[in-house]
Amino acid sequence: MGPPGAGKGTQAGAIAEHYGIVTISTGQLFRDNIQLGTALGKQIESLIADGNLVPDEVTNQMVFQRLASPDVRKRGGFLLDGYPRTLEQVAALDAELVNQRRRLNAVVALMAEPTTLVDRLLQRAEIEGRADDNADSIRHRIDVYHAETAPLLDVYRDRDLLVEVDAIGEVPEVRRRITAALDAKLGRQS
Ligand code: B4P
Repeated sequence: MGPPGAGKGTQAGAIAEHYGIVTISTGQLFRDNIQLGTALGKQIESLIADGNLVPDEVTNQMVFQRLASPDVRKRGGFLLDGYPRTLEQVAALDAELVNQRRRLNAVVALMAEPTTLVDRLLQRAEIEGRADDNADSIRHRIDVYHAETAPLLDVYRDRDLLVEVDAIGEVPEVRRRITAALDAKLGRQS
């Protein structure tokens, strides 16, 4: 978890590789659908460009399908990148994990003041040209993060799952902090 630009997508792949598990990135799955012009992609394209969240039902369905797919089940573990992002998604995920007889071991929160991350996103706009990396959309995504997603930190803190990591620093340094904090939480050596 983390505000827009905190480094979720940047860190997720390497962290999943470190633990030998699969990454399920909702943002990336949505962008793939938009690029491929699928029905889902057409439905969500303008929502994402404007910095709005995709409706919970659509998002949950997509994640649960992926969670149940044979390659994910075979790997035994998974890392959810950018999901859940609303209290409704938390409740739906809880129910689905019970269904699939799985559980969360930890929730990593990349901590940074959202407004300090605007420069990272504007920089990415120059490199990748993502439709949602413009000043208006970034501002809106930050507001949505505060309203919808930040409250989830307390939920997972109360469950003693939260691992908070300072997201300000070089990418490799933040990665080391994440694996060190996770290893400590999961009780295994780096
Ligand atoms: P995401 O793909 O999750 O987009 P994001 O919040 O911008 O994070 P991302 O992972 O891409 O970027 P990162 O911080 O790694 O979501 C996109 C959209 O999809 C959402 O706005 C929403 O519409 C929809 N969506 C996704 N999940 C959803 C859900 N569960 N429910 C409903 N809707 C959902 O990187 C940002 C930039 O910072 C990069 O350029 C990177 O290189 C740079 N960077 C990262 N770490 C850095 C560091 N340590 N130092 C310097 N630069 C760094």
